[in-house]
Amino acid sequence: MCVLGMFLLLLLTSTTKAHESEHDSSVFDVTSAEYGAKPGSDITFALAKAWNDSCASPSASKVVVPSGTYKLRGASFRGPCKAPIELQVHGTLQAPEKDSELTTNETWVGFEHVDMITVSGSGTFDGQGALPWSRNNCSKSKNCAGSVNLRFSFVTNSTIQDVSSLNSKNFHIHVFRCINVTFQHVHITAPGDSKNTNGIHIGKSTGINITHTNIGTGDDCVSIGDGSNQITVTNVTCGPGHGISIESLGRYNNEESLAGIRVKNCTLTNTQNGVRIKTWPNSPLATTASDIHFEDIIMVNVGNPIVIDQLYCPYKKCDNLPPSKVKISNVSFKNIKGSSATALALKIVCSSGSRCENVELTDIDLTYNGAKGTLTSQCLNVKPTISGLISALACATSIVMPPPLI
Ligand SMILES: *[C@@H]1O[C@H](CO)[C@@H](O)[C@H](O)[C@H]1NC(C)=O
Ligand SMILES: *[C@@H]1O[C@H](CO)[C@@H](O)[C@H](O)[C@H]1NC(C)=O
Ligand SMILES: *[C@@H]1O[C@H](CO)[C@@H](O)[C@H](O)[C@H]1NC(C)=O
Ligand SMILES: *[C@@H]1O[C@H](CO)[C@@H](O)[C@H](O)[C@H]1NC(C)=O
Ligand SMILES: *[C@@H]1O[C@H](CO)[C@@H](O)[C@H](O)[C@H]1NC(C)=O
Ligand SMILES: *[C@@H]1O[C@H](CO)[C@@H](O)[C@H](O)[C@H]1NC(C)=O
Ligand SMILES: *[C@@H]1O[C@H](CO)[C@@H](O)[C@H](O)[C@H]1NC(C)=O
Ligand SMILES: *[C@@H]1O[C@H](CO)[C@@H](O)[C@H](O)[C@H]1NC(C)=O
Ligand SMILES: CC(=O)N[C@H]1CO[C@H](CO)[C@@H](O)[C@@H]1O
Repeated sequence: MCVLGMFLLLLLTSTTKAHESEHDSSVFDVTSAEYGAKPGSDITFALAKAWNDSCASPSASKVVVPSGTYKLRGASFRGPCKAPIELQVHGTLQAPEKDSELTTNETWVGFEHVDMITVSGSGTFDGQGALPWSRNNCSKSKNCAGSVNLRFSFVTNSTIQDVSSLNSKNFHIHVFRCINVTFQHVHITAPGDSKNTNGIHIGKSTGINITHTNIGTGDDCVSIGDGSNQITVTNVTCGPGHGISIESLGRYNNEESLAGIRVKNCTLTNTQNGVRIKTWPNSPLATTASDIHFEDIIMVNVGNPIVIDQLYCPYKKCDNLPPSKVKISNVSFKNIKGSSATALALKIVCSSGSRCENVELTDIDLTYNGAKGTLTSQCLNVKPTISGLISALACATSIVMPPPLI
């Protein structure tokens, strides 16, 4: 009975679907006669028009890009829309090689002020980034990098699933001022030596989940910036790349505090770093970074697997600058196993201006088989709670400096 019932249900659903794709006014297919896009051609205009119509639809609707390869010079998917909306991409969308050909600014495909959007399908957003990577000069200039593949700004209650982001010119996915957005089964790929190609960057956002996602890129797989809250990263694989990081806090004078970050059940393979919290010295504001937990992480040949670095300063000399005022507290590293590619497997370097409080190190089991020294760890301005660690990993060198005289 049950099997028969299910069969009938399936039959019914598939007939409904076939019917939908031909007549349903809730499907806006860019290749339909109305929009006229064809594989091999430029769909910039067709896609913008289909989005506008779908966005104006009074009931739930979707924009569909069927399989095939299309050129896209840019898209600004702006809301608010009248009802929930879906962008279903089955084909490959190709960015122009040069940003000067974009119709958009610093962004290839952007979503702004949209509530309840689903981005889905087995399709690929190909940023064709090779050109700007070769010219990247971000160490010298501020306005340096290329366009972001997928930018989400002021997007709420939304899901991005199944799609791939390939060879972005700059960050693959940039999330800013978003609330309640889930990324699942997303694939992000760029060569390990590509510049600034962060996988997913989150800034000033709340309730962002990244799950079952593979990221291999030339910069951080996931980077989480200031003002972020309730961020969960689970079942993510990272590598190549620079690891998963709470980013370079304390650099700008408009920064907000960050709290509630969970990174759980992730595997990092051959990455330059593992899990990190970084803050700059000379921070203009006394913000906080708290309630940050890294748990059940597997490291495979990872450089610097566990890092808190409050002396982060990649570009210029910072020796004489005042210590960071970002207060780090309630942080745990728990059940982290595998192999380190560097002898210094754990480094918790906190600010002499505001020591880290309530740092827990539990069940950390890392090995080092390289030629440059023996497995060790370093702690500065922190007294972590330690359990289940061999002595080489348990703050083998530990210094607490007096606070600076002011
Ligand atoms: C889509 O809507 C926006 C905003 O109303 C408008 O600026 C743009 O010209 C529209 N694009 C197309 C192709 O209809
Ligand atoms: C692009 O950005 C620059 C600098 O932020 C700005 O001056 C310019 O007006 C923007 N152009 C568009 C089309 O938004
Ligand atoms: C960086 O590269 C851009 C684009 O190639 C160029 O316009 C700019 O002058 C360069 N800046 C520096 C400081 O080299
Ligand atoms: C998001 O969904 C919640 C209910 O789940 C709703 O209360 C809220 O208003 C929605 N947010 C926006 C910006 O529409
Ligand atoms: C986010 O989701 C929570 C519950 O999941 C809901 O209460 C809240 O209204 C949502 N926020 C927004 C801005 O949509
Ligand atoms: C994200 O995951 C957390 C923990 O599993 C859950 O409580 C929360 O509702 C999820 N948020 C969204 C937007 O799905
Ligand atoms: C990771 O994925 C597996 C398999 O889908 C699931 O059983 C498990 O609960 C997930 N773990 C986390 C921490 O989300
Ligand atoms: C840190 O945790 C303690 C105890 O759980 C709590 O009382 C305190 O408010 C937390 N601090 C921050 C900044 O979250
Ligand atoms: C215990 C657990 O959650 N295991 C999952 C961790 O994530 C991998 C995928 O990255 C799954 O295969 C495991 O089942």
